[in-house]
Amino acid sequence: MTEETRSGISRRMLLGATAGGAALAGGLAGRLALGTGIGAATLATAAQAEGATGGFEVAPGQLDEYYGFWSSGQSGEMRILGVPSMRELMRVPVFNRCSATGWGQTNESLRVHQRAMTEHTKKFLAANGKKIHDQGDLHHVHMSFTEGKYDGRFLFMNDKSNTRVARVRCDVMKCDAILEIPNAHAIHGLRPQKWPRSNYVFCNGEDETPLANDGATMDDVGTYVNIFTAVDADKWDVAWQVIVSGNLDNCDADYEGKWAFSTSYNSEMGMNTAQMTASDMDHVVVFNIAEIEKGIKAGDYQTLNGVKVIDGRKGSNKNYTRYIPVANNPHGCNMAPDKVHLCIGGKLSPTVTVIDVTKLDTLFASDVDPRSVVVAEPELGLGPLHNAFDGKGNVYTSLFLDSQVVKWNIDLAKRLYAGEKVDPILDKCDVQYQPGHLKTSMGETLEADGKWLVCLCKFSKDRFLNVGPLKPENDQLIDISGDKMKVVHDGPNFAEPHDAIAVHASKMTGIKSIWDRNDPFWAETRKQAEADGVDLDDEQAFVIRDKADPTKVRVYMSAVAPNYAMESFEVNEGDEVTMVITNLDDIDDLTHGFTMGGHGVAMEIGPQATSSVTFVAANPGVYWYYCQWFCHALHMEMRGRMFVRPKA
Ligand code: K7E
Ligand code: CUA
Ligand code: CA
Repeated sequence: MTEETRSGISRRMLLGATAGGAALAGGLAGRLALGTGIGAATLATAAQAEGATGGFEVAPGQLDEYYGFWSSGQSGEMRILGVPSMRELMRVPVFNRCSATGWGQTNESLRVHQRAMTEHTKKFLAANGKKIHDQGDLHHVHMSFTEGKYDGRFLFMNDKSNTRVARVRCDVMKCDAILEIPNAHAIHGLRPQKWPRSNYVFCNGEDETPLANDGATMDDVGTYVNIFTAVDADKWDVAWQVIVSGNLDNCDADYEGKWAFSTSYNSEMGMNTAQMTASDMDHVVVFNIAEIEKGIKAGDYQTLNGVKVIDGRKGSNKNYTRYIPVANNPHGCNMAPDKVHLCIGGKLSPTVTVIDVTKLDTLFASDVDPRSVVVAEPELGLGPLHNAFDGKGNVYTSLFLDSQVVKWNIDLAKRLYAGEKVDPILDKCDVQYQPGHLKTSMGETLEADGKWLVCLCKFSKDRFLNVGPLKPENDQLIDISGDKMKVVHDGPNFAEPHDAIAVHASKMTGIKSIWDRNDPFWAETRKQAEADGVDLDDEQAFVIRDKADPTKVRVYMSAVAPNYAMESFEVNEGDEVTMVITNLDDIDDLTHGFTMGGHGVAMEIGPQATSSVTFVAANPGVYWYYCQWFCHALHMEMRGRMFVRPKA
């Protein structure tokens, strides 16, 4: 490896002689549009041509070995797939509005949304006649850890578009907490702490703005900052924030609970592509968790919008952060399960930078060259984005521009970096097309098992029947159990999974089939019922008019297949009606629904669950409500009438 490649000037190789920023971007775009980067078959294996089969088919009635948890990008939901069958099992609405379950409309889900909203957002929503943001951009899903292993408690995820993070309870697979992060903008990279357990969820702010973003300064880029956030995963509140130099893209944490890492593609603090790609080098920020906690304790912070914010910018002369130069515009940030090696995808550089995290103590304790922690920087192909691990010392890197996955060995890459004449690349495999994230089974944990790789391709082009200009993504399943990678399955997926994890089913022992009647999810609804003298655990058929505000009516109605407890009820024109429906069936898979015709109201009520929804009965007349979840041979008959009496 030449010194030139190591210091990141290698982007010239990507682009020829034109190393200017604008030319750089043009070069990338041109390459993609022309498709010249696709299917470079130089090192592709024969495995694909063979038409690989076997091992991935899960027969009818058989269960998958892994739960796959998928993000869905701009769809705003989390998805559950079976791996290796790639069958879609469930969609869990999080930031999106869901027509089927009533998520974003039921009172229970609105409470989850509204609990941690900033004043800014409340003002915005009020001005726009909305209750919540019912849209999100969910890139990264990760499970909670205990001692470096998945513990089956929670899944954490980000919303880049509205600067939020969310938590899904693994026992019922429902979102139970959303948190809007103040001060930061556009949470992108998100990772839970791996050791000793996920006390923190680390969140990268991608977009830079003035610290107090109140319009006082806007053009003066010198006042812009980016914010790194540690969320207390138990309290679901911001623990602390760090002001950093440059923006933040992807992040990860180590296996000792000492560090968090973030890539930055805009150390330049540029406002356009040319400026953001102007430097030879950007950096990885290393956050020293113990030192930051100490600094917070010692009072070395400012309070901004109720949050403790520490200054970790370059030259702030503190032990909170260090900046390790890497080739310009890096992207992926992945900690290997060997507990030692952090792999940074070069994106514009054809390299992955490998950092030895055991050298970070020395880096913080002295003034050594920050590049001295780099122990390998293999050249792998064009557009390296993300890295995944097999637990056997190998890395799988997605090559966006080459449309390939490259398998390489960390040890060989280190020996090459040290000057030996060895080739760290073990295999290359064409994927269709333009891969972003890729994930191995259990690969981001100490239990990486090297069986499956899922490669999330951004383009499907000709791989499926043409469905119009908007085409599905292609999540490909790759068998990595042998020396050679084998693509064994194409998995079309709707907009737009970025990241996914595959969790062995043995980790998911806490999943319930029937709700606990005392679940906290509807605790507030239960409190109101108690105040109204209604026992939610018994058959209910009550219409209760609020004593303080007689225009408010609460209708309590239990459901047992194939009947609601009331075949009709009456309210007055203009009443605000809250429907509280309890499913008293306690049979697996017996979900009821409640839809109020003509009122845009529909929700799911799982076995033993209570759900509620509120609307204004604005028009007099007869309206049928019905169960929209097929529950019984007489499911169609599971309906009744709401009479809205005209104003006198
Ligand atoms: Cu590479 Cu948002 Cu993780 Cu998409 S990010 S690919
Ligand atoms: Cu109850 Cu369909
Ligand atoms: Ca840059």
